[in-house]
Amino acid sequence: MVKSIVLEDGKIIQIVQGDITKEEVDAIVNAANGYLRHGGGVAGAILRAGGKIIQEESDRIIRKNGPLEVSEVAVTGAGSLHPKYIIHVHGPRYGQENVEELLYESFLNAFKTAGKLGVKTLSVPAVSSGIFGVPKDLCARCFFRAVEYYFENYKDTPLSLIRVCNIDRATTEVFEKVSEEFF
Ligand code: AR6
Repeated sequence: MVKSIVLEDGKIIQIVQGDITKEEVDAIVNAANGYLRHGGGVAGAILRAGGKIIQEESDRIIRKNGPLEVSEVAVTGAGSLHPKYIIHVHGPRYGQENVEELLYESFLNAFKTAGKLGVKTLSVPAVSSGIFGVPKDLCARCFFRAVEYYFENYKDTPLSLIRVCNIDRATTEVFEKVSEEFF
């Protein structure tokens, strides 16, 4: 089941339960660490499904630019997956200072990067809410706040669809509920 929210200007936000590696969108967001070492969680799933080229491209970025700061993004190809790009974002860990602002910035930076790349359709997991321990409802508020801000302030963006895609029912239900506070 997909929950769709259509904004006044036709932009669409969708909440779906599923495997993000199967998403047929222009780009997906990965919940990464600062070294882009894609071990577990959604990062591990993306690497297993898309192939080791994603890790190789990530390693090249780190060798060239050094590690990512929290809320910073890096872009690679998506290996054998359908999307053209993976937008890796280094989300904050729960317990660190300003976690809420940093997670909001993480989502916003991912959207800004997608727009600059000409991405029309984007799928995003609940960054920081797994191994990094951020409560799901806090994560959902950061996500929808960033979506709201982005669509209000970037009217010319090519992005027309943002899907939040999580593998588990519980996370999906939290996002469905929190979306009602916003739209
Ligand atoms: N499709 C969609 N959502 C998924 C999938 C999938 N295949 N697999 C997991 N999720 P996490 P984090 C959901 O832990 O907290 C890695 O080791 C999952 O249910 O992946 O930002 C990185 O390399 C949860 O809701 O990300 C970092 O070191 C969400 O994805 C670290 O974990 C995010 O959980 C990042 O931890």
